[in-house]
Amino acid sequence: MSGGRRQRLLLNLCVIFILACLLLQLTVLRATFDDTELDLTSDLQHDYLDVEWREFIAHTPEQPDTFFQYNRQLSDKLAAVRSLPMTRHDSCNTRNYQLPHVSAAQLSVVISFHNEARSILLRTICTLISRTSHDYLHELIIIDDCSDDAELLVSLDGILRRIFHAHPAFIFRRNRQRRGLIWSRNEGARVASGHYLLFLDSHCEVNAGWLEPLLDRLALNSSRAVSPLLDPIDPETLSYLAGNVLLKGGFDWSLHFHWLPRQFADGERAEEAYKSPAFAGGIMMISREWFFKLLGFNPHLQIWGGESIEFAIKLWLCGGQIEIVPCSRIGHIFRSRHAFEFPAQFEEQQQQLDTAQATYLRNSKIIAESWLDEYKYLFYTLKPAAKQIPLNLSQHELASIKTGQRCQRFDWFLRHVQPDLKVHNAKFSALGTLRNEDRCLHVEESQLLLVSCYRMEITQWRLHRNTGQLSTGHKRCLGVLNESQLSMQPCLVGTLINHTQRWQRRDTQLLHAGTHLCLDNPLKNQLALSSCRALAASQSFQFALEMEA
Ligand code: UD2
Ligand code: MN
Repeated sequence: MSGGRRQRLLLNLCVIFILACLLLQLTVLRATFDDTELDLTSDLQHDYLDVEWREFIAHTPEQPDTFFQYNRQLSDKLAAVRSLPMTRHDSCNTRNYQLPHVSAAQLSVVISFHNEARSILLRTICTLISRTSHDYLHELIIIDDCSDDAELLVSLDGILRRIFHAHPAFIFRRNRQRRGLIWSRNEGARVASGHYLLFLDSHCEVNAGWLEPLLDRLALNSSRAVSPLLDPIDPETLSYLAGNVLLKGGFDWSLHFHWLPRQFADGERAEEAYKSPAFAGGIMMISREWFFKLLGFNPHLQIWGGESIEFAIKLWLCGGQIEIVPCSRIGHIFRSRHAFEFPAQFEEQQQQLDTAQATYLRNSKIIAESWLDEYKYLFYTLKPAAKQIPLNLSQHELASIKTGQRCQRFDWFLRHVQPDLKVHNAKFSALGTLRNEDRCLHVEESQLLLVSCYRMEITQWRLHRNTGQLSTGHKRCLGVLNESQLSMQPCLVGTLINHTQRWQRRDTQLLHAGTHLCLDNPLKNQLALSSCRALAASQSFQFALEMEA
């Protein structure tokens, strides 16, 4: 070969190599950043889907911008299925997940929606189907909870069957009257026939490989329920962001959901599945059989709110557990306010509560009454308005949700599941009923009594952090008269407070500062002061809630 020809050949090879590199890079970039790309992995005709999609969303009824509380116009312009940034840890892509056999792990997905924008709802569904192994995805149960757009479900039925043909199976239901999310999810579960249930909001985008990590954790322990890690989708820009792997789900005494810092065991990596007191919001997967053993979501809860916290408590107390699985990612549009009205359906004793607040408070009250045992007064301390809300449920109805399972008391939850459930209260160092063995200290007409702790009405005590006073709610304090006589007296205030009303905590003893004697119950039913004896059961008094120092 002549020198000139060799040079030309080399040059050509170089050009081909550079072009190949550029092409490769472009493909990678496209997969990572182009969020309008169609990414259906099945054998769908993209053009066909695009035409169907445009047709479907073109019929979106006009609504003001604020109606959905997210950017519907932008959503309409994006593709049915977007490529999403990979937010999970790289190692999640190469793991060997222990997958159950497909014949024993068929998945039913339940989506209930009320007034969702067409493009957002369809994207939720198309993304789910295109990113979920067909072998496992058994059916989709879609419940329209009486949305204003009455045509939507019929069109959705049409388009989904045209695009996806026979697989997965679709079940469509429309509630003729607004039933709420909780009723609808129970109904969806009732008609489901898969081994597993996944409850999904109607404005989500599952990310690649979301299912396998969840199946892996469920297959290892069938009493588990799992949540993916939620990646936030910005309601305005619809950009898909990475969720925080350092958080677990929990709640406070007013039964509001909170993200709590996750604790790491030695050597535990951030991408490992971790136990959580509550689900990551309401998106969770569980075996259908186990869901029904736990009698599903509490049917007394109405419309929206609290069901996932209640289910978390029930699950933990009745023999299950919850894990958040960071290798599984699902995007969710977090909105800053409700996009829907709450129907008025019970006589709110209005106290300036709107129907949304009243519904949520009633749901929370049911949870407190069903599960919080002796701690429920803490709920009422933080939510006094809940006292006036009528439940119209008998004790039997409240307790019926526990039947069928042997469930622990709430105390167990505090000890084993969410020990960091504390009242952040600068004023009191302890609160609630004051128990000595099986008796509780109770005040009736200024008399100090020791009564059964299971009575409905028992004095709630407060140990004041700064003054050491032990008071009831009626400005009465436990004090000591001459000759070590215990008595209830008006609480002294300001500079008048002296040693007669000051109590100190020594483990579970209550030491009276004035006499240096300890509160005692020597004869089982009579309160006295005696010299302090460590470990004496008769001198051990426990508050329902002891706060951190
Ligand atoms: C959170 C949970 C949700 C559920 C809810 C409390 C996440 C990601 N989501 O919802 O799963 O636990 O809190 O109940 O944590 N909907 C109906 N009927 C209604 C009202 C709402 O079907 O009457 C639908 C709605 O269209 C949506 C879902 O219920 O698909 C949840 O409502 P949301 O998304 O407005 O509230 P969100 O995200 O705070
Ligand atoms: Mn939501």
